[in-house]
Amino acid sequence: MQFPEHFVWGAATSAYQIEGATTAGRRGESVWDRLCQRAGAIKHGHTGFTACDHYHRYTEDIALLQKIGLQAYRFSIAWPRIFPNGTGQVNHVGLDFYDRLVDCLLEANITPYVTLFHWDFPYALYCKGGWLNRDVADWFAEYTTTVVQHLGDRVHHWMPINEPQVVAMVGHFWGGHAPGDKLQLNQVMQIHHHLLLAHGKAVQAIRATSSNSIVGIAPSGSVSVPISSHPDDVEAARQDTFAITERETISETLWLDPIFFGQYPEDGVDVLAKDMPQCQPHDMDIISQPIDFFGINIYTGKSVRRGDNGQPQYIPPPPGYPETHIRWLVLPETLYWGPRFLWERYHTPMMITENGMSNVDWISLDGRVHDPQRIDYIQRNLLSLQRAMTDGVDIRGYFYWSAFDNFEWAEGYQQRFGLIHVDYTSQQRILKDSAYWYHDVIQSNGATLTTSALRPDILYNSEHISTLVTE
Ligand code: GCO
Repeated sequence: MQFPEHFVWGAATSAYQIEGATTAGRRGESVWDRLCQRAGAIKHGHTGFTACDHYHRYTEDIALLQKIGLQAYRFSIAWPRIFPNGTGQVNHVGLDFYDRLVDCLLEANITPYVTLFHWDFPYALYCKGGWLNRDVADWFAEYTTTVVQHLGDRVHHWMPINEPQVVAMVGHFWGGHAPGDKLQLNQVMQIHHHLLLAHGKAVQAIRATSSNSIVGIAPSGSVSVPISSHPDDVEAARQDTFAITERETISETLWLDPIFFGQYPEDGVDVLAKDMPQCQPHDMDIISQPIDFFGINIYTGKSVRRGDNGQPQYIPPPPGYPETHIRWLVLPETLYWGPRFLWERYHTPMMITENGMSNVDWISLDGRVHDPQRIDYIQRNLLSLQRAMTDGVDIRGYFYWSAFDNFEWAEGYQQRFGLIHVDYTSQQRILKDSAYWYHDVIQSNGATLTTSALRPDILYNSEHISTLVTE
């Protein structure tokens, strides 16, 4: 099967992970700038202060994206560049940067997909209560309106918030991400609700400001895949993907049911009980604004089967099972089952807004960066995705994470996810083998995936795993 004619081939980044130049152009401080200065918060004491220096090198960088043949590029806007204090006075130097970036992309024939918030929250607003303060939804709407007024004549694809789950849980409960707080669960749930409210108000602001915009969302997906194709195992995997059994706010349904159905899922309400957030009467109307596409970030997952008690049972991988450098399982079936389960539940056209792997890449003696594992990872994942499309799931595009090696949050620079290798000392860029390979995939609209020497039986086969586990 070919990929659909208008399938979008892209790659993604985020502002804080690549831009650097954190004090240039009157940018305000973000919570990540602060966390990077906290001893022990980031591995090896790395910071995002220089990152890929993309702020100064964006023309060179876009030329590289063009060389890969990307049709679309997903990037984020740094809120503190536009509003150094979070609200109020607009910083035109910041807007100008994104103006030039967007123009440069359009000249290169690359469609911009813009995320408005990918975690670099203005520190000034954190000092006013941050995501705990209900006003944050209006602050975010003000920022959104300003950006869309400015770029909406050229940018049509918008995603207000990236992975709100991670902001709530990792940023405010476990404390591993900025702002690095460890709040009570009821406070985190209130943050959860404010993130949803901010999403809804941003969707309203985009619609009110630009008539031809296409609006989506990019949550992270936690997908469970069935260990076999037996209907009981499939049902167990669906249940495990969606059911809320633990007191946390990661589960997709806690975020997506409010957006698509206008209510929190009942099992979530039961489990979270007294920690459920306070809602005002019309909040769900704001949150459930219709969106045009549903982006999802999927990297890995876990395997389950229907246990003897009828409940999903986790099946650990066999010893030596493939993992990426960051120790995430290579589980390409997630790109089949994740989209399929989500499609069956929400019936909204989907895009894979992130999928990728970190690898131990380095520059070889021949001056090139050979990353066969990444090629294999993408290939397996795309074939799974293709299978989902064959089975009727409406998937409109795929964004590899990431275009460039970059600042991997609390992991620092040791994890390389890019198609483009970055030497952080010299700032030299090198296209990895995977970038050339991806170029051919894009050029052929996916046809090279199936014409290459792939045999179906070398794909990771869950039935095979199940044999290994039970042996
Ligand atoms: C996201 C992700 C990215 C990460 C990537 C690899 O939420 O979009 O966290 O920013 O770099 O997922 O971990």
